[in-house]
Amino acid sequence: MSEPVESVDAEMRALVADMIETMYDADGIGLAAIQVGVAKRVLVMDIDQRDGEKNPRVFINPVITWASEETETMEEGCLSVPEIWDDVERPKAIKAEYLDGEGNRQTLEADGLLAVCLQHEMDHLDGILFLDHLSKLKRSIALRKLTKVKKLKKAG
Ligand code: K1U
Ligand code: ZN
Repeated sequence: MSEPVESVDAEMRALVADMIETMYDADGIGLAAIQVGVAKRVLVMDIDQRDGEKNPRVFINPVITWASEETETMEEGCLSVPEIWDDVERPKAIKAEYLDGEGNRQTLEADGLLAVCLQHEMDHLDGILFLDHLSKLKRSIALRKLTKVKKLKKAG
């Protein structure tokens, strides 16, 4: 479980800059601090980067204040679970509050990929992976595939 950030200081800004670079290097659209070994409630996202321009967003101490009853299913992947993609059902729309990279309080209404990615990254802060949203059967198939992928990577 990641801990809340107490102040958005120089050290936090350096972590955020490092996370943004790591996310782009890994071709990801999001990254939570715990994925780089830091158990703080910080995440970065850029869901627009494939349109060319970089538009990183920073979320510090994010909280979901409302989630729609209506759900949507989207295929998700995870940099911590390489080469596994599966459909995950989540609330279709959410409202969230957070601090931005300058420490200013922000609110956000999101749907589509922005809502999916924010929920996925916020799950990381609570130690939850997208695999935990799958049925027992789908999760065990995914975990078996993950073991194979890891073995192949180790073999080079
Ligand atoms: O949290 C993470 O591991 C990042 C993850 C975010 C995410 C992706 C899709 C749905 C929900 C959340 C990723 O960025 S996975 C990598 C990815 O999206 C991608 C990588 C290469 C090619 C195309 C997509
Ligand atoms: Zn992930």
